[in-house]
Amino acid sequence: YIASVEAPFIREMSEITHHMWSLGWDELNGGNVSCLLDEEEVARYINIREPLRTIKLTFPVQELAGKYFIVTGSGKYFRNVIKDPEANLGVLRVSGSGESIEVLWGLRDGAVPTSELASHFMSHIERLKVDPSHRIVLHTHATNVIAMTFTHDLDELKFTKTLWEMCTECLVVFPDGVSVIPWMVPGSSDIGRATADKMKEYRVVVWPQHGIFVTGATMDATFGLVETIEKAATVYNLIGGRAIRQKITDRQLADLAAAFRVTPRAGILEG
Ligand code: 2HA
Ligand code: ZN
Repeated sequence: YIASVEAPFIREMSEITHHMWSLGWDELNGGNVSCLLDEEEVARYINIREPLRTIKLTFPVQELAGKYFIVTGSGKYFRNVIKDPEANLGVLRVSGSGESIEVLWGLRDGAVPTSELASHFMSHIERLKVDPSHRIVLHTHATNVIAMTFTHDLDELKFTKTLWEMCTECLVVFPDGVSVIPWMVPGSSDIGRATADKMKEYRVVVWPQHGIFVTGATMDATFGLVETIEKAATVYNLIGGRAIRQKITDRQLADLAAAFRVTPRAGILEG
């Protein structure tokens, strides 16, 4: 095998975690990423015939049986991934029964996958049903999105509309909008289920006073989506409730959607 750390999927995870840490979104052990991989892609760099160990899941995922993932480790710091990918990342295969995972590479020294594995796996299941090109689930503590959940109405249609109004590109980047769940205890199967339920219809789920879950087909698209939402939230916070003298009108948002051939989620624009 070619040295595993040369694998493009390991390099990509190392680069994106480093970048998000440098943005200040992933303090301490905040944030987690998982990416669905092809068997052939994994087998090129990693011995897939001899799992290092098996970990039992508390939530079975039959739908993902036999699928391969690269994930960040529980309690691991994004800041450290690039320095030591093998200790901070893991390549896994879901067992044939969907009741456990086999560690094929990484998660050195007995580490386990992200504490949010339930939200990741359940979200992968739902996104794959509606988007066969789906591959990535990314959770991060995007600072301005968190701040916005303190002052803005948490109704997801209102939240989406405000984001669309903050920067002209937003409606084009996420015409399907963002969803919001109530505050919940992180790391549980319950928050996993609530997040995945939203993923049936949305690519983005905001966790109030915590962060954001974003999904997509590629790292560029997925990261670009969270970057765009965080930018809009930053503008919202910079305005900080001061009187708005001019804004993008609903008519203009509709013109924008028509020009870029996107369909805004129903029930948000007036008229
Ligand atoms: O990895 O971000 O939501 C720690 C977290 C939990
Ligand atoms: Zn978190």
